[in-house]
Amino acid sequence: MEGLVIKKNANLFSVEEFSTGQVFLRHASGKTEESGVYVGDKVQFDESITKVEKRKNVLIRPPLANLDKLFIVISPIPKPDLLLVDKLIVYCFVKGIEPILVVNKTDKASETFVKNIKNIYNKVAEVILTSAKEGNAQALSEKIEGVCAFAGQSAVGKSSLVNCLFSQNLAKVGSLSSKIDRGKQTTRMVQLFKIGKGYIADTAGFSMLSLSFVTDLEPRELSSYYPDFLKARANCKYRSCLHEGGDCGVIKAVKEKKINEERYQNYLKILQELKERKKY
Ligand SMILES: Nc1nc2c(ncn2[C@@H]2O[C@H](COP(=O)(O)OP(=O)(O)OP(=O)(O)O)[C@@H](O)[C@H]2O)c(=O)[nH]1
Ligand SMILES: [Mg+2]
Ligand SMILES: [Zn+2]
Repeated sequence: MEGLVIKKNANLFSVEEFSTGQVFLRHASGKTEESGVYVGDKVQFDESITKVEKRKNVLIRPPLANLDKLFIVISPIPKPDLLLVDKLIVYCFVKGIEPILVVNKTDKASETFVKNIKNIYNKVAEVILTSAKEGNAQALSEKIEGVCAFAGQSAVGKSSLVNCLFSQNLAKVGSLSSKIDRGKQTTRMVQLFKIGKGYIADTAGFSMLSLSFVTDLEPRELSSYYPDFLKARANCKYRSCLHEGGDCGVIKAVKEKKINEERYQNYLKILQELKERKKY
């Protein structure tokens, strides 16, 4: 039989069989035990899991395989951490995941706030609007396809959106300042919940994302994951330009306001992180 691993609990995996949707509890065995089985894996199984199909991507923290879409949630309060957003977007493009920017708490967001976010990201990722408080997650549920997960800083409303999508209390909604809650959530197991055409994983681990995952990313490759820099890059004097100075098309475009200043400043910060990592 063939199926999708939707849950891992200690050594036991829940495998949803493709044709019937029936869920089986299975252990890994032999080779698959050695190489590891992740939630999101497509597997062959009988009495145990016998084969893991080739993965499109695999994330270590949170442990998840074959992620198709990442919903990066921001809100007016807490103020968006756009450096985190930009890191997550780079991460998605490196891993072959579609990033979708979700502006939640639209009940609290000004028109200017929404417009600004749309302006910054219009060439980069789709931007959709939700309000978990008002029960408005329509735009989000329409986007769910394949294996999807939420990411974003604490208290933007990720769990609330998951609750909203299922209209039941599957995820624990915490308060803005509840640190203990956050600690608990990071250790929680990963599980996929079926919804519409796909699955959702509520994975708090993403909020702590550092670029340590993409150690294989060379500093000079970074800007190739910036679709909004693409046109301007053609005007750099050197093909190996890191866009830090000199005769640089990206810097020119920033001055001409064709590239968003904050996107560029955060690009430099991520570039610095990648360079420093290379030293070790
Ligand atoms: N006004 C308003 N408040 C919201 C909305 N969505 C969530 N909240 C509130 O924001 C707070 C944080 O929501 P959570 O869903 O726990 O946030 P989270 O992103 O899961 O946070 P962590 O689990 O810590 O990463 C709660 O008090 C929610 O009630 C919304 O659309 N509008
Ligand atoms: Mg949460
Ligand atoms: Zn340049």
